[in-house]
Amino acid sequence: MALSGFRHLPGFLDRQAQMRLKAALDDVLEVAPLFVPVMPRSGRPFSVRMTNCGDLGWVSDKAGGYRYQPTHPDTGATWPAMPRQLTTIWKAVADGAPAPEACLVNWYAPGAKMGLHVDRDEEDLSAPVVSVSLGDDAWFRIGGRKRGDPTEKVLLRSGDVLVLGGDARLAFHGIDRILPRTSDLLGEAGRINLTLRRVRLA
Ligand code: MD6
Ligand code: FE
Repeated sequence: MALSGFRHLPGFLDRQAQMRLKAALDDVLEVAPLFVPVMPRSGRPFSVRMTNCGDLGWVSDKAGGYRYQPTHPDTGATWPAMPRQLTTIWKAVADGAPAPEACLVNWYAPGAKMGLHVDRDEEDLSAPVVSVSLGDDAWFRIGGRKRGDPTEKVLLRSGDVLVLGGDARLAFHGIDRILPRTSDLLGEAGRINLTLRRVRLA
């Protein structure tokens, strides 16, 4: 991988830690149900369903576009607290960046994917974005700072952590597809990816 600041940490969470995190997420999902984000302008729905925990959550709809807000777009309730396990992971890998304010929960049913994108809705672009994968394997694709730059793919498995910092912070990346039923962690086919972000300048 050409970009410095890209780190793939396979098996960062063992099975027991994955099960604990899954249980914490079940509590999050109970108070903050999955919603279907919609692309700005086109109004096209994402194939991935989402929710958030932490002080801020990432949302998108036709009128307002991509943004962070303290409340759930459907229920209007504030987001549930970020499980402590996630802040512990952040502290271990985020190289001293200020505490994460947002955890975006992405739920992939079989067939869902995420097009190439750059995470740049945050004010603080010096902090890395850290992700944790749970459930089925997925092909993650990462390129460079320009959409046309060459890409390579990385297999993300349950328990893997990714860090996009440094030059990789603004790299294009996405999910080509998930590989249904390659993990039994979730008790159903599908994949969860959690992305932890620092949003505001400290
Ligand atoms: C996913 N991940 O793994 C999509 N973004 O489902 C991301 O979009 C992502 O894994 C920033 C940093 C790490 C990531
Ligand atoms: Fe991303």
